[in-house]
Amino acid sequence: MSDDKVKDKGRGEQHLDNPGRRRFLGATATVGALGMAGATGAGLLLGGNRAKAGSSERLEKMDVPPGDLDEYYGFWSGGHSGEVRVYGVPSMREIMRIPVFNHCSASGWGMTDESKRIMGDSYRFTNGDAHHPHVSYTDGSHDGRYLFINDKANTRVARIRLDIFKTDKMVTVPNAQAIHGLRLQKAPRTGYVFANAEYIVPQPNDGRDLDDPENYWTLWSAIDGETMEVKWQVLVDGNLDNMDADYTGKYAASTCYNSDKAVTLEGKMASERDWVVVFNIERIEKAVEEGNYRTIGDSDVPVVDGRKGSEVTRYVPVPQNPHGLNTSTDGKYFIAAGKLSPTVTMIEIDKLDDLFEGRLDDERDVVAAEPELGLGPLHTTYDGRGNAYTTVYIDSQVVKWNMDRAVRHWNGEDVDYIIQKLDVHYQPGHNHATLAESKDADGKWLFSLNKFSKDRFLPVGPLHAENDQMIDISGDEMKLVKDTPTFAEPHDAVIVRRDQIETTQIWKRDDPYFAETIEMAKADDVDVERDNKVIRDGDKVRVYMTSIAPNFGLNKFTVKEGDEVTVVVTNMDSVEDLSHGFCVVDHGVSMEVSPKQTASITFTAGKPGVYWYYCNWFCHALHMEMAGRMLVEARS
Ligand code: K7E
Ligand code: CUA
Repeated sequence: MSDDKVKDKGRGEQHLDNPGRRRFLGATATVGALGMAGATGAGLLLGGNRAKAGSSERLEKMDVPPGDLDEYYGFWSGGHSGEVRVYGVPSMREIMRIPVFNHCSASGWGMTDESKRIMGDSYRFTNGDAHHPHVSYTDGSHDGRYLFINDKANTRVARIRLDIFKTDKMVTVPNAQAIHGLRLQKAPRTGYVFANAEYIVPQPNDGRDLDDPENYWTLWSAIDGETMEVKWQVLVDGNLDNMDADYTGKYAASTCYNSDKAVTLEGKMASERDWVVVFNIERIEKAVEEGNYRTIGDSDVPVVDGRKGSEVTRYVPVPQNPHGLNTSTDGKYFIAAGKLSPTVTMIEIDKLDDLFEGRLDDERDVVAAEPELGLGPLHTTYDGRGNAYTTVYIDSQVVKWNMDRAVRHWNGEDVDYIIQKLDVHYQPGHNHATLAESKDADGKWLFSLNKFSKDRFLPVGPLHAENDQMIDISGDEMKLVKDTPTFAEPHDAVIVRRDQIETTQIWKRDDPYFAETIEMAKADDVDVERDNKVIRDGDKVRVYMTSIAPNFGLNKFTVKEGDEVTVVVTNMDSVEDLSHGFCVVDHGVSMEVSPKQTASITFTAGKPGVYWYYCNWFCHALHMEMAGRMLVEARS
């Protein structure tokens, strides 16, 4: 089918499909964000159409028969559940959950000594809000070393090692509040992890200027992806939202709303223009090198002034309240979604040198085009064939459009750039295509991460699942192939080829993940691979034991009421998939101990009595029998 026919069909569907809902949403959309919220609610009541999945040929393409492996790893953020979920794509089988900012009952994340060391002081928070997962790069391609993700709720950035699929570093970003947009340096290598702080606060935020928003500022931070240290920060105007980096390592850009520093909703929508802030990374590094910075409060991180008029940033005016910003995979454009404007703004990266060197009359001269796509554009993804796909929240659609034609249209040529509008169900946020955050975008599958599922799944009471819809984009026409319910609330995803990730199936004994625990054992003169020992150290007791299915190295140990007990378990089974667990009944103690792993957990011994501990990962025919007793004596 030709592109034009597809386009007509898309438009036809748009009008025929439940006209009541469409008309209502359209009419209220123009009144702005308040209207958006209203339209969403009413849309839910008025809607009711069901798009059926397509032909058997389509189903065959996405079929991964039992025993076969998927072609891609999909990493989904878990939103305010605080975790990361791993799917096989295209089957959309959930393979793993990686606890990050949350605490995990199964693995013991947030309870074990190893996870507490990684989380640092912030382990006391049991929640997080994980939005933007991104896989590290070498030369614009994913290299499968790490996945980085932000925590909006508690201002953190975490790193997940992709050899073991475990969080291994976490940093709380100073001077900032609510890390939202997060992206990685794509070239030559990651490199920097760039993090937007969303909210403006007094600097330093120590009780001064409490109700004086004129003196509130936010920051853009660069974290070293290897050490996870915050290297430097840039003070900016307005609230930073979403960002992306280019494919050369020279520039990054962020949407920035609330240029007038309002603290109310009305105020935040008042100005007609907001910005895309462009950051010149070399100039920022140079400013830091030359000592052209200050520090704020207790933090010693260099803060470079990047407010309007500075040498290290440029503020490109765009229609008000922009949201997503995604670099096209050909490296040509930063594309910022209008949200309250039906347009996206294409910023030509090749013109940014001119912008910084002052060779342009107007900052808007870097705008290559500002195509109109539909109501509520939020995020854009790519197929590597010159087409972009933008979610339009209010219209509940994914819009496929051609970038080159959009530019020609902007320059006065009579060409149509919209290829197809596909209904999704309902109210999409991010969308994401396979490999579409790298120069290897292959245009096979696209996911629309929809905020509302309404009538798409069996009802489960007032709280609904979200709906991540899978769309086949390999042909001329987008085809909806699958609905995937998700629990609160994947904002974003990244999909990489399976050969881009290399995992370790059995822990290496010298893994730094538990090196400190091994050091502690050595200080106690314990070889954790062999010894089963109880060491008393005042009111502290360290219990070392091995686990080999179906036995723990100790079938009992004795402590006193109120002792601080640390149990260290080393799994000496070197069989793939043979994980044990360690759980002490009535003590809130539980952890995973995978093949060749050493894991430890510290707790306070309860009231005098007998407490069983048991293995809680099914490991053996005698798994139920894999247990022992903790004898708690009264203090005399
Ligand atoms: Cu939900 Cu990327 Cu945090 Cu847009 S963001 S939807
Ligand atoms: Cu060991 Cu179950």
